Amino acid sequence: MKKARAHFPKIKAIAYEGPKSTNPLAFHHYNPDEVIDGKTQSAHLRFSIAYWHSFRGVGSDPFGPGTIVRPWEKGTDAISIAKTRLDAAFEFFQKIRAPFYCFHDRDIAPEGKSLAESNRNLDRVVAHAKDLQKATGVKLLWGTANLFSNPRYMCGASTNPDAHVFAYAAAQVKKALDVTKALGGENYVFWGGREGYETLLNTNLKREQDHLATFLHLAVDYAKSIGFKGQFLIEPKPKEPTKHQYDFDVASGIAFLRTHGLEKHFKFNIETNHATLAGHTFQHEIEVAAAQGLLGSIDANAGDELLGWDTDQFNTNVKELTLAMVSILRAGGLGQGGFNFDAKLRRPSIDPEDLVHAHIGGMDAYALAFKLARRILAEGKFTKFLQDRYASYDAGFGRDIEKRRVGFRDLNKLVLGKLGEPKPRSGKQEYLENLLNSYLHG
Ligand code: XLS
Ligand code: NI
Ligand code: NI
Repeated sequence: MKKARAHFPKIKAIAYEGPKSTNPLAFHHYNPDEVIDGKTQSAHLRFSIAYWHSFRGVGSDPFGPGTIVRPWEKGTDAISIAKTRLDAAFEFFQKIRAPFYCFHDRDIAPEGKSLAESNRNLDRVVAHAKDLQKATGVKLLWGTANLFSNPRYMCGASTNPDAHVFAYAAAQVKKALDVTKALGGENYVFWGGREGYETLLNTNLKREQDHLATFLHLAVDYAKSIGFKGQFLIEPKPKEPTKHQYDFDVASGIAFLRTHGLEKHFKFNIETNHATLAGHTFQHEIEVAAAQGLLGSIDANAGDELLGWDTDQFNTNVKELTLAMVSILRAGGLGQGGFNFDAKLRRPSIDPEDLVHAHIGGMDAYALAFKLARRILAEGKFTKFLQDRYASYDAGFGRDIEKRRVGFRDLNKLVLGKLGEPKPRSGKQEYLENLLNSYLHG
């Protein structure tokens, strides 16, 4: 890719130099080619770059315009700019050693004056993306449609009170599924940014939720009709931009999927910052999804403890990620999902090199967490602790409870008879916290 090399001239392909290296432009924990259990680290971690942040984000916020100017963003023809931007992006994907990327339809190609024109734009840019994928081996982790930026979606897409907007959104997602399939996308994501409400004064909540379910059923039907084999994912978020989103968190997402008979077709794409906005930890959301076999993929980022919105920062919190990784590995991994860096640079981080530092930090933190979690699970101390803590359910009347072989009368008889008063046992939280720290700082 001779031409592409021009966009990040100062950056060489990032190499693994080990934890002792002081080179900030090297990996210290992420060693993509290292084989662990018959698979490379790169294949275990399936890192992905989020096109919208890393190649469309300019650092704008509600108080001011963008600050980030990229040298490749020049020219007057929107399609050729979009193609050059893709060249820059694929050069970056290769240099940062990311095997995947993700996009919204409107990230990669400009929206036209009509849906037909938008579709034509998309086709032209997607053809280029296909060539770049082929030339570099970088693959599409997931595609999605932007159903939240255009003013037509101000009151929602599939939950819009106007059926015309529902129809438009359906047509847009139809095309997004076509291009995701054409590019070999392994998943397709629904994030309902405006599928919620600002006030119940103007909202028929039940009808809107039913419409959302209908929309998802139509997507499943269409995907089947074109032979799209990717996994559908729902990405819960409690709020922002709407005051209240219908897929608030994983638990309400599960209830929604089950209520509407969608649970066989969807899994969850869990985003760290969305988890914390919903008042949960990242690990909590992973455990809730995994408990139902619905863990699909991860949007890897972090919020700010002091700010109440989706700040989408790169996550360098090894403790949080180690806990998350323990839960993910215990659940058997992410399958065809991956870790997508749905994270953006801070507004003053304006150098192309900052994009590199940001992803090195995120990848290294995840790779380190992956290794620590593997050690924690291999040594089995936490696993053993949990087994012991619930051991009373492994035999006797405990087992009968789990098997639903006893009723209140039987248990009443037992307690009044030989069982008597239970003997309290310590939960040992502080011991366990120290044990965790011994891995993090050992
Ligand atoms: C926004 C979401 C969005 C989705 C894709 O908060 O995280 O970026 O991941 O539409
Ligand atoms: Ni996201
Ligand atoms: Ni988000």
